[in-house]
Amino acid sequence: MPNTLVVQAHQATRLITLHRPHALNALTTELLGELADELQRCADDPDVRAVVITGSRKAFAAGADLNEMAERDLVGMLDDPRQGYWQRITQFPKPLIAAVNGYALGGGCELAMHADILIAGEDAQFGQPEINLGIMPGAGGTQRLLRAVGKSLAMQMVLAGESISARRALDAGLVSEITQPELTVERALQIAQRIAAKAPLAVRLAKEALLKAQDLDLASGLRFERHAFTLLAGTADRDEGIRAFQEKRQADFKGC
Ligand code: DAK
Repeated sequence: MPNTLVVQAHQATRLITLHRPHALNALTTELLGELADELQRCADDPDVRAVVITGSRKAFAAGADLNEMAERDLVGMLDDPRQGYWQRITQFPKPLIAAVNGYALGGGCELAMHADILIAGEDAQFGQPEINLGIMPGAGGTQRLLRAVGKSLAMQMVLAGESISARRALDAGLVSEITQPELTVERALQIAQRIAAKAPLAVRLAKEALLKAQDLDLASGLRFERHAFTLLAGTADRDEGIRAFQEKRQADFKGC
């Protein structure tokens, strides 16, 4: 049983809630390890089709745990197990939706940005305040933030340590929707369940192809897309999807 997470099943989706309320869900090594393990379980379980990750109303996560960080020097950082945990979290192959209320700062903002879809409560605040601590983002904050919000705003957030509101995050493209805070998780679960009803192989390959758009040049990305599209042409779910359309019924996808 994890110590720092609460995991709930909602049909073919899982809701993972970060649970260190006394420290605004600050990310300890233990929490990151438990999250990496839980996501691994979700990845291995064919009945889990999508995952929602959330925190509390006050904080999604206020960053890396600074008390733990205070104990790490350069040597400690070099073989920091968190690096491996982040790696595993970022490689989660199924759709991951972040439902963000309150503070998403530092590693908390980086964790939210690992999600494929971000839904934010009106009171959410996104920021990379590491510069105030004499450091800089170390878990993707410079790279993913710039890709998400563009150069000028990313520079302002990282160099001046300024946070942005949910509204600004929506305008900048960091999140796709904002909701009333009490509805954020419900909305994220609704999207997860909608995804969970689609053909799993198509969802997986579509996610992979979309992520390639950030890493590859256009020609390579298009090559990957064509290859993935062709692979799906050989699946039973593709036949089922088209047959269901013709027979005017709901498709029943099996994941093969
Ligand atoms: N770590 C530990 N405890 C924290 C915390 C944190 N990041 N943030 C908040 N807390 C604790 C507070 O100490 C306080 O505990 P008590 O004093 O009650 O025991 C409790 O949570 C409530 O916080 P506040 O009293 O401060 O609440 P306020 O509403 O007044 O302020 C705040 C909320 C979020 C504005 C403030 O707590 C704050 O500024 N927190 C620190 C935010 C921050 O600087 N975050 C960035 C941390 S650096 C890497 C991976 C990740 C990272 C780096 C490398 N690798 C894999 C290489 C990430 C780095 C970071 O995130």
